[in-house]
Amino acid sequence: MMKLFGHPGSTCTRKVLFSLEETGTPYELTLVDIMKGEHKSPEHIARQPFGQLPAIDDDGFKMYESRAMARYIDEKAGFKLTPKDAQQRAKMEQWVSVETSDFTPAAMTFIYDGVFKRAQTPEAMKSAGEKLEAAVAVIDKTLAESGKPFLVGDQFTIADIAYAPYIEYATMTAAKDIFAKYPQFTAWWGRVSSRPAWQKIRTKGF
Ligand SMILES: N[C@@H](CCC(=O)N[C@@H](CS)C(=O)NCC(=O)O)C(=O)O
Repeated sequence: MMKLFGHPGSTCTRKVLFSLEETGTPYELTLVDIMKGEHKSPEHIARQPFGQLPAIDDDGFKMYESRAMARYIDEKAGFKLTPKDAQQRAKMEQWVSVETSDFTPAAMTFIYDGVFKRAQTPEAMKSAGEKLEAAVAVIDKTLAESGKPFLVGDQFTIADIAYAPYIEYATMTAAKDIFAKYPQFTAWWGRVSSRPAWQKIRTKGF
């Protein structure tokens, strides 16, 4: 049985939980309580050398990095969340890169400020707002042009999963006003967030 070490409220843990639930992979979540600093314990650093969440132990196979874990989980499940076509798969990777490089750093500034109450400077908020809006506008335009339900087309993929934990928390901040300006982005988030797998895990937060 796959053991996941993380916290149900942590964004990176949630990417892995979403992948596990979507693929129907049996798993056991062991709480590493980030609120109590347990992610910095020697026991957890042995699993994740950067002292971060999450990590997995799949019958002795140990790894970390949430996006890499999502790919591993999906491959084991027979590629339910990965397009078979090379070009579609390349697009999935493109959107995961946009999430990692462009979307998430900006969204996290809003999340630190508005959810975790670590006040950010007005300059940081302004810069994050511009970067977030640029990414949201690109996603909105892509969806409008394709007319398809998900980032890579008709198939729900790891690319859609990668954004979900950040959008969920960002909608609890001033970032929601940016999202609201983009109807295709908003409709896509409606489709992603209404998936039973997401509904199951989103309620188990902090
Ligand atoms: N690139 C890593 C990032 C992991 C990460 O930043 N985890 C956060 C929780 S979502 C964490 O443990 N933060 C505490 C810290 O960095 O000390 C991944 O995707 O797994």
